[in-house]
Amino acid sequence: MKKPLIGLTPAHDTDNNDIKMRPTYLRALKAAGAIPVVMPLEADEDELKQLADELDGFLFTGGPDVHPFLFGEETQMHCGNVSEARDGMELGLLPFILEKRKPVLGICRGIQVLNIAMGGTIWQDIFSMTKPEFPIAHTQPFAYHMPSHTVLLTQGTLLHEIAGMDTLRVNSMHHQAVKDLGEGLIASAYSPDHLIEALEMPGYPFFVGVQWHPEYLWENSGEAFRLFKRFVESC
Ligand SMILES: [Mn+2]
Repeated sequence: MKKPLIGLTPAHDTDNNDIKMRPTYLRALKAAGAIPVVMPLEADEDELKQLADELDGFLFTGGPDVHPFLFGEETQMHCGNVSEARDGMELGLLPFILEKRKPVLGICRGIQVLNIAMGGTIWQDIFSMTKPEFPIAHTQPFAYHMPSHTVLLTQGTLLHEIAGMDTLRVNSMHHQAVKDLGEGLIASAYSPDHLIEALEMPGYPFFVGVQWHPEYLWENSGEAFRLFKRFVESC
């Protein structure tokens, strides 16, 4: 049987104008039954359209911040580095993916890109902007394969069905988060400090974003592996 080809958006190292890919994304997709394909950042509109046509699914990976102009805001003090090339490629590609109704999974930066592409906004810096009374460590102080906080999954969502439980233990390596949801999206998980940690698009074949990093959890967590598995199956 032919395996689905899943395109991954690479990270852009703007210091050296290099592209990078965390191998555990590739391993997780391979273990779930797909052939991962790293996509280029330098692609014109016709090439993006062809990628959307020919690949079977898309993983928007983690990485640095999205330029605040792209969600209608000024750059705030604690916003991090951005890549115009990556922002442009990812936001240019998504409309073609939606047109073809191909499955898409967003991880960390990926959930934020998916939300911004649908007209949503994000917290540019959680800690300085939300000032919770008992801050949750969204940049965890220990290794990535260990979960650090819980999320409450929303009943009736695809993610709740995939996880098969109400509360999930997740890892956390983000200083930004989804703020206002984009058009057609619902929140499928919240952290204990009320941040949106996952979203999805009801009625779409597979459109899921998670703020945590299942690519560091799938080897030890059935729930994290089932997310990749279900994604690959929809492709
Ligand atoms: Mn978190």
